[in-house]
Amino acid sequence: MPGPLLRAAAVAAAAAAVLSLLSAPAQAASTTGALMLTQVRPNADGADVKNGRQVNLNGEFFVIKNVTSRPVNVRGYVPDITSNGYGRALPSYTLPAGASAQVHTGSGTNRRDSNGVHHIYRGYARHVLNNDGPKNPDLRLKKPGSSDNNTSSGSITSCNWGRAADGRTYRC
Ligand SMILES: [Ca+2]
Ligand SMILES: [Ca+2]
Repeated sequence: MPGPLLRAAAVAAAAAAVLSLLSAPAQAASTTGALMLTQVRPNADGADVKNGRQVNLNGEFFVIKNVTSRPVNVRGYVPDITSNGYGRALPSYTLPAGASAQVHTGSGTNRRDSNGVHHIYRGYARHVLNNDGPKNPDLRLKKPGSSDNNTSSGSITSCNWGRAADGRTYRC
């Protein structure tokens, strides 16, 4: 059985471990799968609605990165926004090894632009990422076949943003 000094040392070590956890950087993007959420712009630049119409839908997006050393087709991955049911699965698009794509809320042609940035479009007619970020996390990316049920089931990577400023991009 350990003596009081040893026990005190163990308690001190445990306390130090807790402190080091608390002082770690707030959050770093991570994934348990092939794709990682790295950035998000929840609040598109400018007004979301003009004359009763939803505008600049593609100014709202999140960024996924292929963290593997091979191409990955993103088809079927489910972005589950924790506060709503806009969980349409991603379309077929092959993201090269190590590449990132902006996944836009509105419509467009999935492509790689002249700056080498990939763009994937979800085809919604309204903004879907919550500007207020009321949950933690606010967005999960789930394995193909997962449900948009606002739980962690099937999740490989997530993003949390809180209240989002107009047109600002946040790191996940
Ligand atoms: Ca939004
Ligand atoms: Ca959801």
